[in-house]
Order: sequence, then structure tokens, then C-alpha cells
Amino acid sequence: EPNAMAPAIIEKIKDHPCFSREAHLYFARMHLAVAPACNIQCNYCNRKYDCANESRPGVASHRLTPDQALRRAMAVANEVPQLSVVGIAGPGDACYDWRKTKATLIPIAREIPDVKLCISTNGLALPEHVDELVDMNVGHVTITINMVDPKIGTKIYPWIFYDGRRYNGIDASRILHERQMLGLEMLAERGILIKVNSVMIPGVNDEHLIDVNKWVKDRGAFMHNVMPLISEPTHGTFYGMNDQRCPTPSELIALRDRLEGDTKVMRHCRQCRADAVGLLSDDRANEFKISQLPAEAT
Ligand code: CLF
Ligand code: SF4
Repeated sequence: EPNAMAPAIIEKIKDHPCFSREAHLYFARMHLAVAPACNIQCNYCNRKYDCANESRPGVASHRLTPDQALRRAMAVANEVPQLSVVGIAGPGDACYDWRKTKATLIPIAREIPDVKLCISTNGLALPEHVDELVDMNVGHVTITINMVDPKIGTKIYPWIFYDGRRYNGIDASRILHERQMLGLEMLAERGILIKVNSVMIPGVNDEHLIDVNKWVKDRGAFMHNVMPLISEPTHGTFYGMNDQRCPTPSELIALRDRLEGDTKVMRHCRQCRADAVGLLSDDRANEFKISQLPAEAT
């Protein structure tokens, strides 16, 4: 039976609110905004706020040190019984800002051993950290993949920073694409559950996301989450797409319907902030501000 889900996969998704639609009603996630640095430039980014990898441009969050992150996670674990996942989703890139990601997740796994660990990344710095992700028991990874054709990439990514230097134009997109595909394959090989997020940008990559879906499905992605480009003009504009329109709700539904197949299509994403806490439907980030946490134990 090709469509039956393996028991190991059921075990991994049953209490993860993003990877299982059913689970999102009962289980909560929290994000720790510890990773502000980013190694690529997306034209839809608004760096003043959170990464659109996972989160809504236009909602600011506090940058936490790993120690503050641990205290926040422990406070949430004590007060939010549904908490099942701790994730790092920006405000920059969790794999590029690796030292902080590691310094955050290792103590959390030690102090709150029953939570699942999750990260979100643009994929450029992913391959070199896959083995450590396995060692750290990070079971869920999201890669934001907006193209598999570097020509289309040039409209989305003006530059990347890789291997100590900056690349522009088609070279930037070619390297990003190669690293994303390699990272995807490496994660799949090691049994880490993969979600691919794609930002739907009308006239730029909307039709192309059909190809993206095929590529990521062939390389072992479990779920594909197409998120609409969101603009919040009161909070400033995109880095390099100022006249870009956002998809309409019906365009988004139509595209998701076309992708439905072997890879699950996510339809319950809330485009969370990089400091979100709680059930996907009920963000409680404001209850766990760092200023309200118990003082540092010395
Ligand atoms: Fe966070 Fe992302 Fe992990 Fe979920 S969010 S790092 S996979 S624990 Fe979830 Fe939020 Fe959508 Fe992300 S609803 S933006 S898909
Ligand atoms: Fe901005 Fe893109 Fe970097 Fe996210 S990955 S912080 S959207 S440039």
C-alpha cells in the first residue's frame, strides 16, 4: 500500500502542530528568536522584522541570547501544557547563525527532554550542519525553497554570502539551488522529516512552484507549504520588490490544489512570528516577554 504512512513517520508527526493538521488543534510550538544573522538576501525580505522564511514580515520580535532563550522555553514549558515543539525560525537563518542555534538547542534538549526540536532555514548553510542536527536530535527541518531554476532565482535573490564571499546574479541562485537540493537529500537520507516552504510571488514563481513541488517530492520532502507573499505597508516595504502584488486567497487555494499529491500540502500555516508561542490559532508570545521572566540563575 504505497500511501500508508510508516509508523516512524506517524510517531514524528502526531504531536507536531505544523507537520500534522490534526495535531495543530491540540499541540503548541514555541519559537526562539535567537538567530538574527542571514547569509542571503531575498527581495521580499524586510530585515527590520522577522524572516519571511517562516514568519510574517512586519512583526518585530526580541532577539534573545541562548541563555534568555532557555529561560523563556522553561517558563513556557511550565505554563503551556500543550507545548510539544521548540523551533528556531529566524529572525535570520538558523543554520548560518549556527553557534547560537546550537548554544540554544543543546541546553533545551537537556532541560526539557520531552520537546521535539525544529528549525527553519534557507538551506544555503544546511549541508555542513546536517550531521550535527542528527546528533542534536533535531527531527524536523523546514527549508524555504522558492525556485529550482536559477534564472527565476535571479528575480528573487539579488545576492548570497557563501564561503567567505558575496555572489550576485545567476551565480548566487545557482549555488543556493545546489545547496538546497544537497541539504534536502542529506536530511532525507538521515530520516529527518522535511517540510519545504515556498513563498508564492505572483508573476515570478507562482507557476514555477509546480516544478519546485516535483523536485522536492523526488528528493524526499514530506510536506510542501506554499505561503502567500504578505505585505504590510505600515511596517515598511520589501527589500527589492516594491511594486510586487501579493496572491489573492483564491489564487493560493488553486495553486495548493494543483500540488496535492504524494507530498502533503500544508493548508493550516499561520505564518508565525519568530517569537511565537502557543497553539497555532492562539499566539501567546506577549505573555512570555523576556522582561517578565524569572531572573537568571547564577
Ligand atoms: Fe516553527 Fe516552522 Fe517548526 Fe512549525 S512554524 S519552525 S515547522 S515549529 Fe508552522 Fe508557523 Fe507555518 Fe512555520 S505554522 S510559519 S509552518
Ligand atoms: Fe530575509 Fe530571506 Fe534572510 Fe529570511 S532568508 S532573513 S527573508 S533575506
